[in-house]
Amino acid sequence: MLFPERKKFGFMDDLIAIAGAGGFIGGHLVTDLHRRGFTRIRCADIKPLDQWYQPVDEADNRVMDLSHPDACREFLEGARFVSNFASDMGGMGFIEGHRAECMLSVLMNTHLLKAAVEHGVSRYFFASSACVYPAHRQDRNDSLPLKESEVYPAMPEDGYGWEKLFSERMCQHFAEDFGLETRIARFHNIYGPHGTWCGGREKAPAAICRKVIEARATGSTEIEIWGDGTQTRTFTFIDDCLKGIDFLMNGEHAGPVNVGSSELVSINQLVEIVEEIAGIQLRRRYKRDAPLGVRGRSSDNALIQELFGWEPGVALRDGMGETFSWIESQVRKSSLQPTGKSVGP
Ligand code: GKE
Repeated sequence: MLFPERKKFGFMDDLIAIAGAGGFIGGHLVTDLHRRGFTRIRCADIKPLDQWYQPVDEADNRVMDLSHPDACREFLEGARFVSNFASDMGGMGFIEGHRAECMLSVLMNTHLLKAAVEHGVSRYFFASSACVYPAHRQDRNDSLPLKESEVYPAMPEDGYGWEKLFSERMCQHFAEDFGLETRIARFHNIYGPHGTWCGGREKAPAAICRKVIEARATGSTEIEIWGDGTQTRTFTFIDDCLKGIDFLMNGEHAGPVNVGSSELVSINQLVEIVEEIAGIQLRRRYKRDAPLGVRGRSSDNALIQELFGWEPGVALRDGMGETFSWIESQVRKSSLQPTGKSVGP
């Protein structure tokens, strides 16, 4: 249970501050906390409230630009726990073409860490990413699963990956120098309902769902896939992501920990799963000059197993079933929009 009712984390009415609460993981976390009876949740996001993915009315929702130190100071006033999901990010279609913007996320994490120390925050969670791992360990479809210790010598994903790795180190040095308890998860392509599914920031699971739904609706017989479809990934369902955060926030391990499924699939296999869910078969049109990221990436879960006796386990077919249904509902809703164009998130 996240920020649990256990003694060491105080009580249900401790103030929990969620940065990036208007987004995918942040929105699920706030919803989960509220559902379980936490009464003091403060949320911040730069997006206008009507663009938040899962706003919870009972929370203290603030539209703020956390790249400013004063905003972070104000946001963390009285907070006991902080989780930082605030990041300008997306799938490969976004991060490959917005490297400087992705790196500017470092301002938010830096000012949040400083404000957390000033306000005596008890525990600080940082959402890192599998994009911190070096390219040379991910240059084959059958690259070995990535261990936390293999991040050095560093050569992360350009822009976004470097920011995540730098911010990880910032968290660890704030722990060493200022005694701030920090916890770090390296997320491996988190997917699920209430995520970004159109507009260019979507990751492969949502993108494939949308493309299959649109092909079925228009009677198209083919689907465009970036690359040659043999590139591999492990995709991690949002429920496993929340569980991983929970274990980390309640555990004593301060270093980065993979939170990722170990179910390796190729993008072609991902497409097959979605076709089976949709009850349709499509011809593949491969777009080889599209943003591809690494050839192969998967999560080595020895450390999370050793620490908590647990690893992400929601089967891809099950998670994709829930994701597909939710995106189908969004496509239906957006097709009812006067403009008829797909709307986010
Ligand atoms: N987004 C997208 N859309 N990807 C597609 C598509 C499509 O229509 N068709 C095929 N792909 C391929 C991409 O070319 C890539 O090889 C693979 O699916 C996964 O793309 P992705 O989900 O956009 O992102 P990546 O896993 O490569 O990288 C993401 O990793 C996360 C952490 O695991 C990053 O973009 C971040 O979202 C994050 O760091």
